[in-house]
Amino acid sequence: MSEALPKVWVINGPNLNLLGRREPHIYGHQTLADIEKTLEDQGTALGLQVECFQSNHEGGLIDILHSAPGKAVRFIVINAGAYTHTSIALADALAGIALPYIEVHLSNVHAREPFRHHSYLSAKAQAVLCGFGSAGYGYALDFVRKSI
Ligand code: CA2
Repeated sequence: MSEALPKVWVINGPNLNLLGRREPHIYGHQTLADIEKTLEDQGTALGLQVECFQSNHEGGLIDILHSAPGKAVRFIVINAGAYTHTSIALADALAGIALPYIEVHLSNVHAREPFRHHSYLSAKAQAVLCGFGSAGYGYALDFVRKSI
């Protein structure tokens, strides 16, 4: 029997389903479906099983995170969108499942409004990437491949 590939979940939060349709000067021209397909293909090339999720709801994101340990997920890559800056509940969920995670943002949040400068997720993240556009997710997967 062949061994299962290490499973990595890529989780996107609120409004990221709008990618490619509005504000391309900030978030780029690719849709979320484009980005997810690229990441799944990159995962295949790296020997990772990449699975992608998106929710506009804080509780929905928390439910997804809670299900990860039972699905043998090894690593999480998360762009929590604006919940990054507001959600202690999401930070608690990530701490609660105790899986390593990388926080990704398309834009350089530190070059934007002050309310985007603080993240509730960064303190316990393995790494934080911002400002690389959609390439940031790919860099995160490269790092995951090297670290598991
Ligand atoms: O830069 C990022 O990836 C963010 O996580 C994106 C969030 C924002 O609240 C964070 O501060 C930084 C917003 C995602 C909204 O995405 C849209 C995409 C297209 C059109 C409108 C919104």
